[in-house]
Amino acid sequence: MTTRATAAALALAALLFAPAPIWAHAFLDHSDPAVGSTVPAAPQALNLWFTQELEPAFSWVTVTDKSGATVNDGSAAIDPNDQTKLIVKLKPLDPGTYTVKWHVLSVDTHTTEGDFTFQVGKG
Ligand SMILES: [Cu+2]
Repeated sequence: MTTRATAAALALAALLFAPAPIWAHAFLDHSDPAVGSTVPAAPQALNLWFTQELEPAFSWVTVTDKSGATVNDGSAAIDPNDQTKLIVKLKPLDPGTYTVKWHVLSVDTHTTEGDFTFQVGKG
């Protein structure tokens, strides 16, 4: 096989055997505070935007401080005006690093999960 024919065969194989497209699931698109960011003042809520609409009953978010204590104030709720957005209220946060864990069920019945941190800066 020539190099070009091999490349074409590999490209075709990649198309045929590619896994289900990742855009078929709800992944985290962005958040506020942003993933990995440092915010100067403690936010009162964490907002998470996903790539697909979510099923509220099976979607949750926890925020913990460095000691592992939960700092979200109640459960995450879906924005009634935006089914792709989860909002969770936060207790008053001291400066430090916080870990966000999310687990969501999208309307296509697939679950996805992930985690990230953000930091509340010292004044
Ligand atoms: Cu999916």
